[in-house]
This record gives sequence, C-alpha cells and structure tokens, in this order.
Amino acid sequence: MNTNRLSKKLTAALNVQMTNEAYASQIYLSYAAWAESEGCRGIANFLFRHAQEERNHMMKILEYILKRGAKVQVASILEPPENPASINNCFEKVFEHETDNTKAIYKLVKMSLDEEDWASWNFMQWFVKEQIEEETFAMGLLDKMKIAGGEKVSGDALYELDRDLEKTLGEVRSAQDVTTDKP
Ligand code: OFO
Repeated sequence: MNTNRLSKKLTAALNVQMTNEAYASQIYLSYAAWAESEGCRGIANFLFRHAQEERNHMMKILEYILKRGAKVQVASILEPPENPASINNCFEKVFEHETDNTKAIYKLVKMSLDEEDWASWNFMQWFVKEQIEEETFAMGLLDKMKIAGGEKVSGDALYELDRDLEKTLGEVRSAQDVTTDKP
C-alpha cells in the first residue's frame, strides 16, 4: 500500500530546499569564520548562531518529508561563495541571500497551492514567517551599518557595532525554540 502523501514534484522540490538550507548554513559558517578572523567577535557569534538556525531549517524540512512518507535525498552542498570584501559587504550578502531564499520558499508555497496539498502549504507558512523575520533582521543590520559609516566603518564605530550585535544575540529567536504551532 502506498502511504506516500507527497507528490513526486513536491518531494523533489522539498529535497532541493532542504539542500538550499544546508548551503545557507555553510555560507553563514564561512562568513562567521571570516568575521572572527577580522576581529569582529560579536558579528562572528551572530553568524555562527545563524549557521545553526539554517541547519535547523534543513532538519525541519527533512523531518517533514519523512513524516509525509516520502523519500529524503541528501545531496552534496556547493562550496560557499568567496569571503565578503568588508563587513558592509558581508551584511549586503546576508540580505541578498535571504531574499533569494525567500523566492525559493515562495515557489514551494505556490507549488503546494497548485497541487492543493494543504498540509504542505500549511507547513511552508512557517518558512514564510521565518523569512519575514530574517529579512527584517538583515535590513536592520544594513541600517546599523549605514549609521556606523557603511563601507568606511572603522575604529570606535565598528567596535560599537560589533558589541551591539553581541548584545542583541539574546533577543534573536532561535529556530529550535520554534514549532509550527508556536511560530
Ligand atoms: Fe533558512 O532562513 Fe535564512 O536562508
């Protein structure tokens, strides 16, 4: 008896998104290591933490695919892009990455809608909300950066920004504390 509750198309797309989240985790990990080597420990901590959040997103999709009786396909992950040219550029890349990921999430929402797979549509709403928060946070980083001097940031302003980001860490909701019921 076939107990698979996901279409072939949606299974393939969810598997791709699972790998996208793993790739996002690698990107944040590499930027974090770079920021640490630049002496920006607060920024590095934020990025390390975010790498873990992206991994949690990957796991969330993996668990959903299994829960629906479909097959998980663990694929290879691309190498992360080259290091940012500056802290300002790092935040720009973070924002770009998040908006790209939002597009990928929307495609899955649309696919679930077209298939009238309401379970998957409902599952994807968690990611829609998450992307709003992540984009908002990334925009906030760019705003802070602008105030601190943008590309020209250095010395005291960079030090303050780094400390500020370290302090805000506790306010950033962690993905592992979130469930579909408590988004
Ligand atoms: Fe997985 O949310 Fe960012 O990319």
